Amino acid sequence: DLKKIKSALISVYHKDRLDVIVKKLNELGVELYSTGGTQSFIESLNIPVTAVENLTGYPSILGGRVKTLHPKIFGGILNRRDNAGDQEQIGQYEIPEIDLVIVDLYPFEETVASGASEEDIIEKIDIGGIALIRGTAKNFNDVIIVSSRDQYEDFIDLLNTKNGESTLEDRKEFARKAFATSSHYDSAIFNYFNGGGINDKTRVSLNDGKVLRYGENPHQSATFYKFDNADSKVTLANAQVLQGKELSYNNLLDADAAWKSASDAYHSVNHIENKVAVSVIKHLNPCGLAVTDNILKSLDLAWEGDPISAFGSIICFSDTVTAEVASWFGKKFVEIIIAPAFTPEALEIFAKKKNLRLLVTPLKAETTGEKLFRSISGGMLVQDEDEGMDSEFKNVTKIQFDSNKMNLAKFGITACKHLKSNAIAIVTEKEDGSFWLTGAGMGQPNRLDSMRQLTMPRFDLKEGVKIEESVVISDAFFPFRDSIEAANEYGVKYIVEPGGSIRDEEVIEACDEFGIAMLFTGRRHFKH
Ligand code: 93A
Repeated sequence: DLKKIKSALISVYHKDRLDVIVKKLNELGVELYSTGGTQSFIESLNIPVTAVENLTGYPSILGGRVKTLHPKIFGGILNRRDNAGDQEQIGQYEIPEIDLVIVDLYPFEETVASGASEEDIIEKIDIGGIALIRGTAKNFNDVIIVSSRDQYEDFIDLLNTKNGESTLEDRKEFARKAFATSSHYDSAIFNYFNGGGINDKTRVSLNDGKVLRYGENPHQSATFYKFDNADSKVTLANAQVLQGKELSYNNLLDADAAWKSASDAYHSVNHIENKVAVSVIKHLNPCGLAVTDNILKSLDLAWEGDPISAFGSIICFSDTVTAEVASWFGKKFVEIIIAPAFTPEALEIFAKKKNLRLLVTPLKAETTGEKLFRSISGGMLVQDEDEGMDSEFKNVTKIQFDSNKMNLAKFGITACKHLKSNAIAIVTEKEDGSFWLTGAGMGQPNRLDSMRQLTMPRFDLKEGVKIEESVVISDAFFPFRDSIEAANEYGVKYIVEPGGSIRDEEVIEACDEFGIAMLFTGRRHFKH
């Protein structure tokens, strides 16, 4: 299936870096055809080129709107080399064979982004270029398409390694990229007509899917798609994998949860200097979370929050992982470690744990405006990310909520926000000002059971933790006073919840009865 490139049609908007390709093609003896501006560029390199007008016998008309849209061009691209009928017609109508097409489309998105007038924007809807891309990609059996200047390097590699020849596989791969280019381009135009801005539909525009070993379970197949517009952003999907086994479906979910909770915990706390946040995730839930002024201290507290669950966890650091941190892990088994950086010494230590994945990514910003997607049978749900810190706090009980506990409460809200509903978190401040998640209830179908989980053996009272000094957070309102009663039995004195139940009065009364201080935030943080 090796095919030699003998002729090429080149029509590109951006001419930069085209020179390398054109010179190489010229060296290989490839005959070049080209449109106006591209032709002048090639001529300026002293390389022979034929104008498409000479090929078609037709001028470029309507101010360039119609320049390559001609049967001689499309016949040259679309004819099947092994089809006798096609070949007969090629001869009959004197259609030249074209083996390679290089296009770089009118910059539609850039023109929209520049705030240009509608007239200018419409003129930047490429018609001929898109047709060339689709036509050539369709006939990948015989012809090869380079559909964007972003593919020049790959194509130069091909030219250099295969000396102007290509395999069917090469051509099909470029065709695949071509349809990615054309569908992305048309989506951008659709979005413009749809109101201009980036809407949910642009965000669903997907990159090359990566087939995963399997989904949540081995009998489920799965693919990982990146959003088209995610490439230039700080996202978990862009994290660099430094070592370890390939990331699985569950790994990606857990890594995302670890990264988001550590980032949020980091952003929630302003009073700690040189703060370092560490999250320990199991099955999407933070079982450990801490912010202190020292990375090892944060790691210790995050791990000690729930040491039984921490086995096989996914851990995210907000700061550079050092050799000291790497050694701390010793024989402990964790699946993934995520951090903004690792020192070379840390990497050396981790290198011995062959299966451990190390991911490098900066922290998530406090707000990103990202969308979240989930599917149901036959449909897809889109919502905004639950972002930003709660800022309104209302004291609703007779006992005033200690103002010194406000920072702790904010940290606790971020911890609670990342737990599966119904979520209850209990957070504690250590004498040195460190914050940590000392217990949690999650995923229960009623709030009372989540509250009761705080007393589970795995949260056995830790050294230095006083329940009466800790703050309990609920991700949604308490529908009854029963959870307050359970909290009271445990010795809780501070509770934060959104409020909003028809029985708020009953709940507040219970707090007053037990001498508990309660804050309403007015903002729910369900995570279903
Ligand atoms: O206006 S068009 O849609 N009509 C066409 O027939 C056509 N053919 C190629 N634009 C067309 N092109 C585009 O012209 C290419 O996609 C490329 O972006 C550009 C190159 O023009 P020039 O070589 O004159 O600079």
